[in-house]
Amino acid sequence: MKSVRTQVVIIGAGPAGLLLGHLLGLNGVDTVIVETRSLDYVQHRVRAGVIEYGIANFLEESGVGSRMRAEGLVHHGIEFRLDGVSHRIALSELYEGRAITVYGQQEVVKDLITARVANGAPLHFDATVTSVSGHTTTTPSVVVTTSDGEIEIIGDYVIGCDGSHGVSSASVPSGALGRYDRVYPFSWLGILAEAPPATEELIYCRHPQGFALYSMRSPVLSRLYLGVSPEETLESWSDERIWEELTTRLATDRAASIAQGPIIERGITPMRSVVVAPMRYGRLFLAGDAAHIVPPTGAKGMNLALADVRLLAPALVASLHDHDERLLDSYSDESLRRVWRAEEFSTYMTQMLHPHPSDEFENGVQSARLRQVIDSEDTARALARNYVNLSSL
Ligand code: RFL
Ligand code: PHB
Repeated sequence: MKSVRTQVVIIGAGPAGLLLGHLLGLNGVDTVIVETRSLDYVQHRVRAGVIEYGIANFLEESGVGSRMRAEGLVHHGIEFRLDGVSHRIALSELYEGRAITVYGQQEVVKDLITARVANGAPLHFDATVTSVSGHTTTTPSVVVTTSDGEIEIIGDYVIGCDGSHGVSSASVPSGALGRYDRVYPFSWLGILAEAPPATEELIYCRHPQGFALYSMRSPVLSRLYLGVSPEETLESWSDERIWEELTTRLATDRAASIAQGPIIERGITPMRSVVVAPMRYGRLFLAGDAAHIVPPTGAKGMNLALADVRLLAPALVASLHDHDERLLDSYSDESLRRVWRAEEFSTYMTQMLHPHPSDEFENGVQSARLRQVIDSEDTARALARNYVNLSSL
C-alpha cells in the first residue's frame, strides 16, 4: 500500500475539518484533508444557517469571512410566534448591540474550499477513511479507500472531523470514550424554497399543531422547517401538504400569508443530543459533530464545530512547533464545558417550542417557560446572549 506522511491528518471536509486545515495552514503546519463525499455534494449540502457573533468575527479575522460579510444577512432580532401572536426578541438591544449573521453552511464550506485550493494544500474528495490506527503511538495513521485503491496516511496527529456517522470515534477501543445521548420525540422536516422571505427576521413558532421555523438564505430563498413526529417520511408530505401545514402554523391575524415557491431541497432530520467524552484518545482528537450533536432549535451545531477547531488549532501548533502539550491536554475539558452549555440551551429551546400532542403537563410547562421569555427582560436577555454568542462566552 502506498504511504504518505503529513503532520496532521484531518478526516472530513465539513466546516470543522476545513477551518482546522485553514488555521493550521496559516501557522505553517502541513495537513491532508480526506473527504468521503464529492466536491459537488459537499458544496451543495443544505444545513445550518445561523452564525453567532463571535464565530462570524473569527471567520473574518481568519481571512475567510469576506463573502459572509458581503452577502450574509445581519439579524438584530428574532420572532417568537405563539398561537398566532408575534413577540419580537430584540437580540441586539438585549445584548450589547450584537447580532447574528444568516449565511448558509454550504457557503461557509465553499469559502473554506476556495481558500484551501488557493493555497494548494491537499484536499481529497471521494476518498473514504476506512480505519484509524496507532492512536496511542507517535505515528497515528489512517487507511483511505479511493477509486485508485488504498493509501495509508501517517501523521503526528489524526483529527476526526467526520461528523456524526464518522469512523473516528468508532475506531477507539470500546470503553475508552463515554457516549451520552438523548432522543427527542420529534424530527424536523426542512425545505429550501425559491420564494422571497415574507419576513425580515427568523420566526420560531409554537402552534397547537406543532413547531415551525421560518428562516432564509437570501432575498430569493426561504428555508422553512416543520416539527413532525419521528415516524414521518417524506413520501407522505406532498408540496401542497407542506405549504398548507406551514401556512396554518405560521398564520397570524396581522401578517400576510407566507410566500410560496418551488421546493428545491427537502429532508427529514431526527432531533437528538449526543456528547462523546473525552474528545480525545491518544493522538486522535475529535471536533464538531464527531464529538457532539445538538438539536437544531438553538442553531448551535455549526458554531460549536467551528469553536472546537478555534481551540484545537493553536493547541496543535504549540505541540508541533514548541513541543508544548498543555493546550492539547486541556482541549477536551475546555471544549466540553462549551458543549454542555450548548446542549443545555438547545434542550431548553427545543422543550419550549415543540408542543406534545398528548401531554398537557408538558405543554403547560412549555407555555410558562415562553411567558417568562416574553414577560421578563432578564430571561429574554439570557436567551439573547446564548442565542447570539454562546460559543464565545
Ligand atoms: P459535518 O458537516 O457533518 O462534516 C463531516 C464530514 O466528514 C465526512 N466524513 C468522512 N470523510 C472521510 N472518511 C470518512 N469515513 C468520513 N465520514 C464522514 C462527511 O461526508 C462530512 O463531509 O460535520 P462538522 O464539520 O462537525 O460540522 C457540523 C455541522 O455540519 C452541523 O453541526 C450543523 O449543520 C448543525 N446544524 C446547525 N448548526 C448551526 O450552528 N446553526 C444552524 O442553524 C443549524 N441548523 C443543523 C441545522 C443541522 C441540520 N441537519 C440537517 C442535521 C439544521 C439542520 C436541519
Ligand atoms: C436555518 O436557517 O437553517 C436554521 C435557523 C435556525 C435554527 C436552525 C436552522 O435554529
